[in-house]
Amino acid sequence: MKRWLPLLAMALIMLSACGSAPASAPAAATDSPGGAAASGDVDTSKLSKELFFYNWSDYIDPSILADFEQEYGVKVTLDTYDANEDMIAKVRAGNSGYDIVVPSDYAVTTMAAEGLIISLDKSLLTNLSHMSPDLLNKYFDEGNVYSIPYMYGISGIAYNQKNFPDGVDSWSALFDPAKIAAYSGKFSMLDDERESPGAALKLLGKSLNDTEPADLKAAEDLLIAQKPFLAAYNSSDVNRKLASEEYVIAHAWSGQAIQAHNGLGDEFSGNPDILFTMPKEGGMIWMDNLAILKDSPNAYTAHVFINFLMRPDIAARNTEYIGYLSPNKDAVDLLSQDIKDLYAQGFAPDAEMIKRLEWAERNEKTTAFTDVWTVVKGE
Ligand code: SPD
Repeated sequence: MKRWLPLLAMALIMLSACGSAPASAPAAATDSPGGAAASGDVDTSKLSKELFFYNWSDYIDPSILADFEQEYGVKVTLDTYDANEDMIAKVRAGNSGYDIVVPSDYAVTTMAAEGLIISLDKSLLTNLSHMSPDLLNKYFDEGNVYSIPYMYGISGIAYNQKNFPDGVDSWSALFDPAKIAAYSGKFSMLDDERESPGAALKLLGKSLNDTEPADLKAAEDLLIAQKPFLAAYNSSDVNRKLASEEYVIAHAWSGQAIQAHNGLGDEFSGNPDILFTMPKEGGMIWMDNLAILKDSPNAYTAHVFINFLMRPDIAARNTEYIGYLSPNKDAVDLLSQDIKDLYAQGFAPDAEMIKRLEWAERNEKTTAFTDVWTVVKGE
């Protein structure tokens, strides 16, 4: 732990440089107007009876939702998605019924620009003081006007060390036909228009934000050549399929790899042979963020829930369960030695790895990734 903590501190400093309707319809129980029944910083008379949370799959410890209901009497209904673009398409149509969503960095930019999420009331977010200053004020939401960091992580390669006893060090392990023929049908790529084209661009020695037509065409060609060997594009249960050894290797988010290694609560058992690596060519670092929808009927309660998730004990328990990285400095102090050891084994960036990581950006040119992905998926 002592060896790992300075590396994480340095990594944090370097970071700063750089469908269907909700499972149950929202009740009429919207936030009620002011009242006197206050509990701590929370005016309980203003709480709604329900809250509708649209989050990534396998991305919260369910006991935390139970605790919130126990403490505040608010039932949280959770629906899940596996790609920013799916979530945005659903809420863009309006009246999704959801209160809180979890867009990644570049998706916060999109949602704020389109007026899909509201300016947050910081007076209700007293636990912001626990967040790591280096992970606030990022390029996609300066001042955290619209969003609060939830978890961050990296996108790399998860693999079974029994099948790769010498380890894996390059994206070519997922793209080179001479290699992937040996495990055809036993590996997956993330089903994500920024992630998989981004991985192909990194193998080509390019930025994952590169929108030069010739480079995008080369990335598209790599992805199309890979398809016949691929088991699936999979962002949803790659953790389970690695753990069960249906896949021997996969493009994965770091937390999915930890879940494959450790298991996930009562959901599935872990497989200690699953390891994670960031290829030498580099890859993506990202952060997912809590935001409240413009048409949320329960905005006060949504703030209370976000503040609850920032409580260090809650954030630490959540991090232990889902295995991603917490942007909450006081939660990091509470993490177990077990998860810190996994971070140190490559499931989290150290100072050396950080140099190879890039954030995804959103600008007028990055819509080209949607076009690439449409072509690749349609092939
Ligand atoms: N299963 C939860 C995964 C959350 C990953 N979000 C990261 C997206 C980065 N492009």
